[in-house]
Amino acid sequence: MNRNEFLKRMGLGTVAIAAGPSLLTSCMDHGMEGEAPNVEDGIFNNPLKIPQTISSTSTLSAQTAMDTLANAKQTPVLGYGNGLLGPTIRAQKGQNVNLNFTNKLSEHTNIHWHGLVIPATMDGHPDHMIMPNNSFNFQFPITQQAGTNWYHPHLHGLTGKQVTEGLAGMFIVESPEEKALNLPSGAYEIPLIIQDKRINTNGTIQYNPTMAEVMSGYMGETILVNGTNSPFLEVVSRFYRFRVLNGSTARIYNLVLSNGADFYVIGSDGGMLPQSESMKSLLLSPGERADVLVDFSGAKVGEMIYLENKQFSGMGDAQGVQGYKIMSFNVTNAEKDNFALPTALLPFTKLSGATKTRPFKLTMSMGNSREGMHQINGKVFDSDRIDEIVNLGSTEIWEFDNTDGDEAHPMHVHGVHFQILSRTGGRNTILPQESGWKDTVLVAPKEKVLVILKFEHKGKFVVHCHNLEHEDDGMMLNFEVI
Ligand SMILES: [Cu+2]
Repeated sequence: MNRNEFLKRMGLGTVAIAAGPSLLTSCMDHGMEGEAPNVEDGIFNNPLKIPQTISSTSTLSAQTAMDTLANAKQTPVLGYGNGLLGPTIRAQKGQNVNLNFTNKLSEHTNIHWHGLVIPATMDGHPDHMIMPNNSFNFQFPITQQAGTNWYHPHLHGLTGKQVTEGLAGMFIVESPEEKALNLPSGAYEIPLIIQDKRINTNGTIQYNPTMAEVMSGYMGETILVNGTNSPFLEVVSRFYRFRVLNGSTARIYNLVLSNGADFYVIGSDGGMLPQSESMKSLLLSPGERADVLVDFSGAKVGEMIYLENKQFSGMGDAQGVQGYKIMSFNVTNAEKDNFALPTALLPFTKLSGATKTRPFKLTMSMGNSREGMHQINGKVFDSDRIDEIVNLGSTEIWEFDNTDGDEAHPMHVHGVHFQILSRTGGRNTILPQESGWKDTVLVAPKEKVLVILKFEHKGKFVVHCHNLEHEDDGMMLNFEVI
């Protein structure tokens, strides 16, 4: 459904038309579509917080904590530690994860391990709720390759709220093969969790999407990195590795460096790319990750290089409307490293031999209530309904079809990694950073994206839009691998 149809079904079409074009224009520009609040450039005087690292045999609690997000005001937030967000969990390929999780919140929660290919009972399906004051022991083996993953709650109707209030963290998988690449590590390997927030003058986080913002996605005027407002990171003039996560509910970023330097993208959602890709700009939608190297060796001591969002179009009316700075890299020392970009990363096998193509039509439609405007194959999420049945061990092509849509949908599949086969309509191309294993793919308005996947875990999983307002609105289906 397009916007005109939407207005008509809302009962606004006739009123607006009768009232003349100005009301119609006003509704479409301001009322029904939702707008992105203006982001004001900061002064980048807060040191970037680096989340603490814990091992994969550890304990974790979801809890309320005090943190300072803006205006130097302490405010209650949610987190898996002593502030917004949670620790970075590092696990080794081949290891068994054993994380004892306690819900210290006053509402139910759970954890989805986004990007980990693990049994359905451990994956954080919305059915799986952990009640207040209850614990759950997450145990699963890490069988996948090294890569940048993350964790966050996954409750139908509450994911956007809990992620916005602070529940998210990084989960990094390492392997001996990846270590052998000698990539920048330690102080030179930095996670960057980018999130936008709407922050009240008293410093608290606001999350109350209007109907229009459920359509466009809820966007904030403040961009935090690792929970830091207006952050800077002191760097030396050498190569760094940044694990970039778009942890926002809806905002898409088109990342560039202010000095025009390249990002050398070495990994995406599911691990390493077949080869590194040098890119001037990097489009990252909610849920997606980019593992990038940046070479500061040409920078002068004293220079400030900004990570910026560059204006973009084609992702719905509310996205990409302005450029702004996200954080600053302050070059403090000259230092020489002997690092050279590896010519080969990790072995990569192309999936083939799909036995079935499954269509997923992404649409917007008004029912009687505000619940469920966003649909897949004409359906709103129902936890008790199995929408698709897939055979264990089979390889399939899934077709995400947004040809009739006005909004961008980053589509995420649980329990599996996939490769992108084609994108037709819209941008009409597969981007270099999408050439490896993925678990989330941006399907822009007018696009149809085909991905190939092989199912290796039995059980009930979900496929959904990772615009969390769309997801909470019901843009999610169950599939069961049998
Ligand atoms: Cu969506």
